[in-house]
Amino acid sequence: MSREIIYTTMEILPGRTLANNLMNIPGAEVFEKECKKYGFSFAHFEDMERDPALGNGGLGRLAACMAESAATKKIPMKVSVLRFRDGFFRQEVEDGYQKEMPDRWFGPDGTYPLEKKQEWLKQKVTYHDNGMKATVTMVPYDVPVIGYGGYCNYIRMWGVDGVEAECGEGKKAMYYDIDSKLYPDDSNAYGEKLRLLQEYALSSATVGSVIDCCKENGWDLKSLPKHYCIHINDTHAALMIPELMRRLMEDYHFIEKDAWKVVKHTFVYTNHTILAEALKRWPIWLMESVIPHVYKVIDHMHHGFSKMLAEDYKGKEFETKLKNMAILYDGEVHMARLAIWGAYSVNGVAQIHTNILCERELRDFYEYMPDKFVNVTNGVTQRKWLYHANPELSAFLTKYTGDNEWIKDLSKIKKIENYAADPSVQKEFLDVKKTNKERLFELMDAEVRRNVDAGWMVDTHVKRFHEYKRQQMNCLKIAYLYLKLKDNPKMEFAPTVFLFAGKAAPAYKQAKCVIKLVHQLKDMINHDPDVNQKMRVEFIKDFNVSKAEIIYAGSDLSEQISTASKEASGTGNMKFMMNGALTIGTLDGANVEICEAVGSTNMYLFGMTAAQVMRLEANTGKYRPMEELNQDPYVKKAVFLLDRLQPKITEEWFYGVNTNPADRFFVLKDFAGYVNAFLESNKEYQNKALWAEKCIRNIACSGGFSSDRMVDDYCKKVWFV
Ligand code: 26V
Repeated sequence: MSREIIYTTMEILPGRTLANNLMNIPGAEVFEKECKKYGFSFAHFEDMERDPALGNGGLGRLAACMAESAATKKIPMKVSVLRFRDGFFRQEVEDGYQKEMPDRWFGPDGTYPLEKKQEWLKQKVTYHDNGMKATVTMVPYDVPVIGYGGYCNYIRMWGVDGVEAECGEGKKAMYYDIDSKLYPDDSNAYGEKLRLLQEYALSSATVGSVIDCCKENGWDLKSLPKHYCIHINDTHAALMIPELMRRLMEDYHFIEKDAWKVVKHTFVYTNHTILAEALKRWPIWLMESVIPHVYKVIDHMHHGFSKMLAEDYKGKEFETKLKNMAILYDGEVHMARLAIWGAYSVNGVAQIHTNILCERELRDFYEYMPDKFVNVTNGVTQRKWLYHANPELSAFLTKYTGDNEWIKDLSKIKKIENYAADPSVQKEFLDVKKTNKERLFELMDAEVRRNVDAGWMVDTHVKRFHEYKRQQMNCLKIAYLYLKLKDNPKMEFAPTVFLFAGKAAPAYKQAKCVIKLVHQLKDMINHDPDVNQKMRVEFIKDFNVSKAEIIYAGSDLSEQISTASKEASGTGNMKFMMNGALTIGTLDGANVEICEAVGSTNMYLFGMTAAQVMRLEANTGKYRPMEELNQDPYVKKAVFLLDRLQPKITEEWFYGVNTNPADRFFVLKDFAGYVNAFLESNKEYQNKALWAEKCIRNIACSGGFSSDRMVDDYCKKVWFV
């Protein structure tokens, strides 16, 4: 079946697109030549482009990789998003504290140079406010995403074009804020409501445009699923399900059975997290007051589903099923449940994540409808993350695999493994890494840059700051090594730069403490002459796609150290692997599959398994973090050092924050294993040949982590195209 995929997502992180688009078009060299003729370098044009930060992290970047790989495979796709006037935020650091600044990404004329307004596709979105109606007109702007070979997909960004409202001007302003920024602060009532308005604007405009396109083409709406598959990327756009149902019945007079049939063949849902706090629920009263016409449909769907459950389960068991599965429960609308019920396919983003969904988080759903659940492991596009990000390594790969086939078929990269043990090839690889490291150093503080060289190990931890990602455990490791090196100046140790980058959610206090802690360590260590010729700490502010490209290429060690079971997949892990960095990590997310691909001897694995973590979590009170301090006096000293610098973090380890158990991400439990794994990597790093060999093997085995493979899997298992 050939149908277009409408990939609907709150986040998108395309990075700068001009160069990628050009790179993928046959004959792009002409452009480069012309630039030269007029005295411009291509890089000059590239640098003029802003890097749109319309996402948090992996979720948004995945959407961009998806669109590019789909275009490369000539799978028609539109990525449907909101056209936020401000990006997530621009990260500044003041005295070690994160400061959030508005991230204005449009040009001075309020537009993005690569977008094209599509007036003809305007959509009207209806809201209510205390019985008063408001209609918001949304208009799409299309940004091309060109695949390798020239096929073009689009990012379709919906912006507010006008508001008609019965309420006063003051209230009207809120509707103009719909496209103001991603994830407005929802700790206040305004922000929370605004987020709901945003979710509905995205959902309603997307569904409306799909209906209009069917009409435009003269297609019967009953055949909508023959022409479109609408992909719900995380739950933010799950309202598309009741919205399509509503439109078909209210505007096109479908009977319920027929509308439901269309819905059930149209939607698919991808889950990207098991963290309870990220599984979105809306208060019923809020939804009922803002979008009563949609809530009515949800309520109806809920009753239909509950009735079915009542037929299949009785008594106590029925009660449990309702508690775990009902769309409406305890005064809340459960968005993931709505998505699971309305979609014909549900998937996780790495095998271990899908397993946890099926066996634990969504177990009742899985038992009830096992055929709906599939796994599609994430991937990243090698054209952005290797070909564009790392030209030197690309040339090396083309030379040794014999051609540039790997650009469109990453499995071809396997051929490089034949050279992994060849000393001259190893040397060539290390030269490439040296060049990339020097480029990375350019992003660092002048003071750091002056004191390190390409011989130093670059140990990199870049991603969103979140407790489960355990940047605080890395800080503890740095403190531990600092104290040890101070006491044992003769200790064998390859000089290392400990590099961090990433943003913390503006309201996430603990995560912001960790950013401050990194800066405190940086201050202390970089100025301590006892150690600063052996270790340096660096934080690169305002992590974005463009900086990421340089960082992955120039790193030696990739920190993927989440508490097992918490990271759905991770995609940074794949980008590092392709760029010839070795992973230090837990068996979590896609690390498990990376390990299967390259073998555990080519990584530095440590820590509890997901099963062990889940068992310990179930045994509340069984884990006593304090006891972990007694194994090694330096652990105790390092913890005391951090306690002096950021007591909020050590408090979490010993007492827990709010009602959470102490050290709920098992930092102290996994710490000894982590330090040992790091010391092992640091020792092996000194054996240049061995290190290069492992890096080359990692690159060779990264073929399965291309988003081209991911798109193939979605075609076969989910979209059926
Ligand atoms: C949920 C919420 C709920 C409250 C409002 C703000 C907000 C923002 C995001 C989310 C969902 C986050 C899910 C997410 O980003 N998951 C990441 O998805 C990546 C791509 O699949 C995956 O590699 C990462 O492991 C996973 O954490």
